[in-house]
Amino acid sequence: MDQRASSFPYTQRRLNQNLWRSFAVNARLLSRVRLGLLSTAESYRKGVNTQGFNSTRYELGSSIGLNFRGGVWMTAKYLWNQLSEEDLPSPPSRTTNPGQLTLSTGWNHSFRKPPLRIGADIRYVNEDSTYSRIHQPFINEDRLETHASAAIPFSDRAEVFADSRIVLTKSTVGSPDHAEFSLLTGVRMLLDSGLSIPQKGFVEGYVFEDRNANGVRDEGEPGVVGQAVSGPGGENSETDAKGFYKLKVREGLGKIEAAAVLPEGFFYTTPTAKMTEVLSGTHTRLDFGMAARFQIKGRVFTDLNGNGIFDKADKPIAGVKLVLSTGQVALSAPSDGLYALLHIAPGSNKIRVAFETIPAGYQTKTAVEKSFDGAAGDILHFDLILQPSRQVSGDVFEDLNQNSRREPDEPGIAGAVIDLCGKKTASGRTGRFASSGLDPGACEVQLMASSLPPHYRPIGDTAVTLQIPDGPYQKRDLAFPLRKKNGRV
Ligand SMILES: [Ca+2]
Ligand SMILES: [Ca+2]
Ligand SMILES: [Ca+2]
Repeated sequence: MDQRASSFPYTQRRLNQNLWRSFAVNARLLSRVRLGLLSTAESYRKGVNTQGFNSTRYELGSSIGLNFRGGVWMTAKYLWNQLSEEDLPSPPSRTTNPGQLTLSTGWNHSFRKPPLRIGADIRYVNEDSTYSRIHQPFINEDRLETHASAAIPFSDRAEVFADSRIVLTKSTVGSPDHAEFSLLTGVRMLLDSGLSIPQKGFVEGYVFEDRNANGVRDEGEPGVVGQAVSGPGGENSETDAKGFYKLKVREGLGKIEAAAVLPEGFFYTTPTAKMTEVLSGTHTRLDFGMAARFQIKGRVFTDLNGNGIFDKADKPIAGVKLVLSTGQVALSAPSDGLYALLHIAPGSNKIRVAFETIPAGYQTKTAVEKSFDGAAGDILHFDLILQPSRQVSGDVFEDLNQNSRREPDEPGIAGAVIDLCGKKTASGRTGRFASSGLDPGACEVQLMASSLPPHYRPIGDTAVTLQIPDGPYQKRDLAFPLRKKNGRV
């Protein structure tokens, strides 16, 4: 039971101002220090023609809180009051200066699954001995309190809670000591006005030459001077001679960006922009790495018009793989046969064609590998020209059974001359003839009857027209059957 309740009417005016500052600490055990400055001015005016008295109260207080890793916290708070009481029926004093010291320590923990917050603390409150007046916030008791609480949030703004409290009191004015136990339970709603004064923190770090291109600043990797880094509110910093920059930005989540344009021949080995959480008063480290670039570009194509360069008449070839000795690979593109190997570390290297990826029916017409020594910013060109293989072969033979096809026992006729697309070739010992490297288009093949040995004459046509395509072509079964003139006529 609260025996200090008043029943006479009065007017109360109160002005309250609390200032808090919180500092993140990067120590092994300690994570945060909180400082508070508390002040209150309060006046009580009794009603006209009623009992009671007027009074004025000023309160000043300060508080320090420490948060340790693992949810343990400690606070110390001291409140000092000046209470002036007027129109008192009986003095002993018109002005008193009660004070109150509170020492607390506790532990909090939040569980994600199931969502649950629990906490326990122990608090010692020491009040200066003073007189029990109506208009002062102290209750003239030294107290030892233990609190335990649990809360289950069921939305962003509401939770079910149970708070228990045991208080042991010792009066400072001679009243009997007593103990209290309370249990409070219910639903708590949280309303946030969204009003706050944003604090600032620092983002700092280096723009550096990432010589091994691993995205991390390793020992011996120098800073890059004069590189711009900007913050979410348009803050700007340029790196100094050591490559160091520092931005003062508002607390919260913000985007920190390095300049989009790099010196010629360099690329970024880290993201150029990063969403970064900045805490008030803290220093957040963010580095941007850049590395020298070397690149190889080229095209894989068939040089249909044979001029050694790619032009309209030529056909790009997709899916041919090019491999660097460092293991980096590129494939020629379907649309234009182009490939590019970017971000190659400068130094000696070798590019080669993966033969197994060359489409069937093609031969390489240019070098299939190249060694090089790349410097930052260089671009090496390496084209692969492929030649479709176009071959025609056939037989000149004595067609014993006259079916116009050559059977294994039918003898070949050597030395017969065949005009194959304007190139003359002769049948070999077995009667086989062949020609390769043919150009696309119509191709006349003609057996020169005058070149045949005496006593043989051709059966059927001695001339055939073939259509040679752009791509690979292979015809193996051209047949020029002959028979002996002195055989059956
Ligand atoms: Ca590195
Ligand atoms: Ca060409
Ligand atoms: Ca035959």
